[in-house]
Amino acid sequence: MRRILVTGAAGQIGSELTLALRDRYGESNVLATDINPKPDPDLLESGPYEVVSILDPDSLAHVSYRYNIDVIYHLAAILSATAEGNPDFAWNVNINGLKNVLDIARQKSMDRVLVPSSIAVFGPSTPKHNAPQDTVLRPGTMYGVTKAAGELLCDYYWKKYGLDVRGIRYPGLISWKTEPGGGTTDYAVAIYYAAVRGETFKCFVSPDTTLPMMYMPDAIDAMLQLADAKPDGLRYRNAYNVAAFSFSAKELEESIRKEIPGLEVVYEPDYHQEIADSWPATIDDTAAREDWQWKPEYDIDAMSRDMISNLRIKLGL
Ligand code: NAD
Ligand code: AKB
Repeated sequence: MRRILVTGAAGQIGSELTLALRDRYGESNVLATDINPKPDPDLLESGPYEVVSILDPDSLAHVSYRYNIDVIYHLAAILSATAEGNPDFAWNVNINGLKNVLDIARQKSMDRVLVPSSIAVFGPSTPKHNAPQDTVLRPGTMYGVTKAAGELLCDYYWKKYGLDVRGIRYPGLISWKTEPGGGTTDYAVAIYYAAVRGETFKCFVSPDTTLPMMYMPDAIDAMLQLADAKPDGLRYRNAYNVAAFSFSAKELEESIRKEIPGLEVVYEPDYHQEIADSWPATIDDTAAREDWQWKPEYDIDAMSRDMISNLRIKLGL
């Protein structure tokens, strides 16, 4: 039986991934951790929760031994927009925090560590369309720098110590349960809240800004599929490109308007635009499709319908 620790469990991905893992492996076998003392009640009520910082290696070691952990899903990180505002802080959490996690996994001879990376590892010199699995990685943001370096560190722990590390380069993730935590793709979530509330949405990127995106149920499936994949079939340990769909901000507006015709959007690009412009518009995920049969379920309109109906329930509207 697996004993799993999730870092950053209170965040956008963790709040859903932790529940999916508890469904699969049993509630008491999945320890959620975060620095947030007041996470979503679902997380607190469905299994064990500990306030632990990934910057505190002693506490990480303590809970890993106390709960006899053998698999870590490492989600704690500082995302792109927040990281640009405080690059030193982002470096510390994203690099030193990752190293603390890999070190405890190595010392305790854990079975596996799952680490999300991001399309932010790509930069202006990466091909804009169909960004390949193996390509130029010269990110222009501190978040991207930490994610690219983090991928290399994961590779190193696999080659040097034989630690079974697995990574995914997620695109922007869209979900209704927990609001995103300081990324550039957050506009693609915030627009749904405005639409459902009947508010005018002020979009911080231009209408033609096109980025790879994915709906959260597919993102959770991708992580679970990669975690289950046979180790011998995995050609990449740093991180696999995974894609679902790409759309411009205007195309997202049009998709939502099929459900909420009155939606009004004004475009006021700010500092997020430069970050978005440094990322590719589409990515090639052939390696993930070949190595662990990755295949997304949702298209943009199916996502919009699901987002809107769930948000209406969540917000009581
Ligand atoms: P998030 O910002 O929603 O959540 C991160 C969580 O980490 C927060 O709950 C925060 O409290 C916690 N945290 C911060 N510092 C910590 C520390 N020192 N110790 C312990 N916990 C700490 O982020 P997310 O969107 O859930 O992202 C999870 C991972 O997925 C990150 O590695 C991120 O880079 C990656 N990713 C996310 C997206 C996306 O669109 N959400 C896309 C690509 C990659
Ligand atoms: C962000 O915008 O920072 C994240 C990501 C794409 O990594 N959503």
